[in-house]
Amino acid sequence: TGSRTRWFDEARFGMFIHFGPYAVYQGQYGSCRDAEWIKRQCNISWSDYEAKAASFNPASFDANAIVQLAKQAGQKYIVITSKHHDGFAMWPTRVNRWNLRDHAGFSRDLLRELKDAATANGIKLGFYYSIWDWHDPDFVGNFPAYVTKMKAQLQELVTNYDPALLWFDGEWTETNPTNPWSEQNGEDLERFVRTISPQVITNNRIGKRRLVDGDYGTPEQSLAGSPPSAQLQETCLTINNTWGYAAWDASFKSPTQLVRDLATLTSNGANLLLNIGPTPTGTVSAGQSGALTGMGTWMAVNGAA
Ligand code: JFZ
Repeated sequence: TGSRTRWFDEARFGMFIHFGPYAVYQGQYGSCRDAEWIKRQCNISWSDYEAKAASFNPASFDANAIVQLAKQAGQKYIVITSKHHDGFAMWPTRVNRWNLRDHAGFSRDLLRELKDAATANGIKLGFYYSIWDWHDPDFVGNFPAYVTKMKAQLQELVTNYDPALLWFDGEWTETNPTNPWSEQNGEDLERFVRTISPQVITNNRIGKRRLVDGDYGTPEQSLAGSPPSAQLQETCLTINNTWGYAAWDASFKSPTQLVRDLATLTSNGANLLLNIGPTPTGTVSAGQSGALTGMGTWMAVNGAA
């Protein structure tokens, strides 16, 4: 693999963070349960969701503590949701007001804090960015206009935070049969991204998950990895069963299981991107932090540097 992707190839283990206003529901809406898909899966109206998002106040988000948690677990990079399918931007975007500062009145910039803490600790920071956007009517009504705004947001992210990686999502048609995202859209976006950031690494969901799309493949919740040499790979896994925070989801994998999964994946040539979903105040639940500190303890005792 080329020098641009070398750090990723060697990193093996990263932290995924799913954090957004969906966390405020804590996984429950009436009797309906979901996490980051709760808006759609539980048929929540935009007025309800927007009101909840306005109350989003992650005052206890501690970028340094999260970076330390990642570091001691042996993770070399962090990928946080900058915008999930709900379209809510976690940074103060100028493209719209549907963001943590303008809509929720939260003055801190969590992506800035995470970037600074990561850089200070030798950890790379990347951003998840959903192509599929439930909130912007242009996604369905005027797709070219939507793509222009998407590029403007990506330009902001690259200019302001210089991410090492962009993790695209929402390009598929399985749960979105009318998704207009095409191979051509992917190729155009890849050219755009390469222009604004020569070094950034992208996953294959920037396009249609062909071998030629992006820098690496993303088999989800699968331990298989790929035939060696075909493509760089990264599998994302949850510690419990949900990506976003769900108070009821207490079935945490043990550190032993997670170390085994990491070994299986790395021996199959895939990185592991292991997810945490912070609580609405921004803290990491004991179940998730315990799993990561447990992995760190195992590595310290048994791992090679
Ligand atoms: C997506 C998101 O819908 C989900 O909320 C989460 O962010 C996850 C990491 O990514 O879900 C997917 C994406 C791709 C597949 C399945 C679920 N896939 O390739 O089968």
